[in-house]
Amino acid sequence: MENKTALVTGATSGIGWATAVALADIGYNIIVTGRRAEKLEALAKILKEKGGKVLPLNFDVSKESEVIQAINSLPGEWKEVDILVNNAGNAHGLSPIQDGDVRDWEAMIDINVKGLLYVSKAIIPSMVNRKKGTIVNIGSIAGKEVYPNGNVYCASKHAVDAITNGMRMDLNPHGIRVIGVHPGLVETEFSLVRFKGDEERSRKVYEGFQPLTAEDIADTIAFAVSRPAHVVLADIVMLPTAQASATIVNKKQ
Ligand code: NDP
Ligand code: 8X3
Repeated sequence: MENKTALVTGATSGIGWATAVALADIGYNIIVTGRRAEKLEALAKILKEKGGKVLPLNFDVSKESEVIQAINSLPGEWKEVDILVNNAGNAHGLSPIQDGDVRDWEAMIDINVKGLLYVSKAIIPSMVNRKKGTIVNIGSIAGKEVYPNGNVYCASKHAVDAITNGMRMDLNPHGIRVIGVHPGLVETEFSLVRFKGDEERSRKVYEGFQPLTAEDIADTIAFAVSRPAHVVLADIVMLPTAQASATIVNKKQ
């Protein structure tokens, strides 16, 4: 994997952090991105201690000008991104549609959908020029099904699923692989963000069953991107064994 570069958005916690570690472990140089600079520095230190090359890039995916500036600022040896992992995203709130907070809706659409598009738009031209590259979009079981009160988060992840399938078609003539990864319940900071820092409510989401870990998802991403160049694992839905659908989870009472 000498001199291959991966860029992971939302690497400051959860699935993104674990993916950066997993890809470093199989030899990728890693560009780690997110808004929390101190977390990026902490991750960069860990990756460097493993002997890898790492570049922290601090930007907000929902701000198009920040995305363009950050990607344009990449030094020469980092400009050719082989693997883009579009992971940054979150749910904000869990309310019936009539009670939803418009600011929460905007955040989910701006980050999960527009942010993914801004980053992709900045990276894809170089992949098209080189006729190679792999894009991993992190969707969700919420992009395959809708659940009560999930309305706009589910819509944002359905959009990610549609964009992923559209990317695979449009980039097909250019030899670029596009992989959708759609996890079910994974214990990360996800629920803490959704419930605006309410630790007890967030903990309850993962009580009574064994959720997936960020490392479970990261291992799968590392496996998918390291398949031979003629193989694409196009659409991966990954659930904890206790979860049968977005709404059916076998919890011990
Ligand atoms: P975390 O909250 O642990 O991580 C979210 C990451 O996204 C953080 O690194 C955060 O970084 C980054 N992020 C959020 N907003 C922005 C922004 N505006 N600009 C840049 N980075 C941003 O959650 P997960 O690891 O669980 O979530 C990762 C992805 O997985 C998301 O797309 C989520 O929807 C998806 N997912 C999660 C599941 C779960 O159950 N946990 C299941 C299915 C899908 P920072 O705050 O530093 O900017
Ligand atoms: C995260 C999984 O079911 O909490 O996308 O929406 S879920």
